[in-house]
Amino acid sequence: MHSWDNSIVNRKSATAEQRNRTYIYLERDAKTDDRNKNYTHPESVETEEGNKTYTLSTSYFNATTSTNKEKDSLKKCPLIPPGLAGKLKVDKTPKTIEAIEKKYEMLKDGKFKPKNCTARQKVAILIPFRDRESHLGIFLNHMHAFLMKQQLEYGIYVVEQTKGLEFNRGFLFNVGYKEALKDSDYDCFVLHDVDLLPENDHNIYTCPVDQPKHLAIASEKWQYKLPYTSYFGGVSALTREQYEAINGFSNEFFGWGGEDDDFYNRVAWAKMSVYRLISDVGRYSALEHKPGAANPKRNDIISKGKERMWKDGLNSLKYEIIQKTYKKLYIHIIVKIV
Ligand code: BGN
Repeated sequence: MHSWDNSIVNRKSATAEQRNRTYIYLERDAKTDDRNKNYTHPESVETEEGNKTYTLSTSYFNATTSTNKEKDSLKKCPLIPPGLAGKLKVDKTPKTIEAIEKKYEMLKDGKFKPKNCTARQKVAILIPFRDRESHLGIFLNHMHAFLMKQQLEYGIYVVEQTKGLEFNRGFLFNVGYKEALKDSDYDCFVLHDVDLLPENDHNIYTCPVDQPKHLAIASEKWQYKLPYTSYFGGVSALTREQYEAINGFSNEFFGWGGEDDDFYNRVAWAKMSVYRLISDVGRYSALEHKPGAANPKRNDIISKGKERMWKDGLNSLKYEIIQKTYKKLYIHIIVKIV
């Protein structure tokens, strides 16, 4: 567990005391970070113990308002999409890609936008992938209906790593991020495991502009509980500004484990905290699979995370695209790590 565990606060339920504690942690951490040497939060107040504390305001994060920039005569889609059902049925039976394609005739090139209104955000769903064909069918079948109902403009990017090196989840997210931005000016990136299916459509796949969001907070995999306080894996969402502010993921985690913890640490080091859904909305069904081989170096890499943050990530990413295909249901990227 990390010393800044408390920086994760479910803002809906946090007490004022918890919130203040959060920012004391972040401020303390910021002091040891060179980038923040001369940083003083504009609203900070000295406490009796000499700590600085402050309450959250959106201006603090200096986030730009994300709007769909398209020059469109259509009205913006409503803030709360009409016709959401809340709890959903999750169909885990395998489906062929052909069957799903028939069901979703309105899709083209792995992308969708609502017909009668302009979506509030353009969202890229990024899926790191290898050898999970049956999961992908189940996922796509569930997700397209889910996302369409939320009136989002979105594209689904399945980023597959070539055979050879151990699976590198963080690297594949970075590639997905870069490649999605070559297609469109996405506002929001949802980082999604292929084996998780949202169970409640009030779980809206957009990005709050003031802080990253953790969505998979109650997964069937963990008996619908958060496995530990600083857990940030499964499904999370960041704006472009937030993803850039932390230099994306580390590219160095090969094999299972740790990349999501390191990513969480980056969020804390960039002095952001994480917004969490309430537990009956952030529920996910999980598909079963054999666990991948754990990365024996993960603890070591995490412990050097802070010094690596600005030399290992989006700014050091090197890859070779073997294939980028715009299929009906998704954009399929095959990538080699170089
Ligand atoms: C943690 C893993 C995460 C993983 C969760 C849930 C590590 C780092 C060593 C402290 N972290 O233990 O990557 O998402 O379990 O499976 O292994």
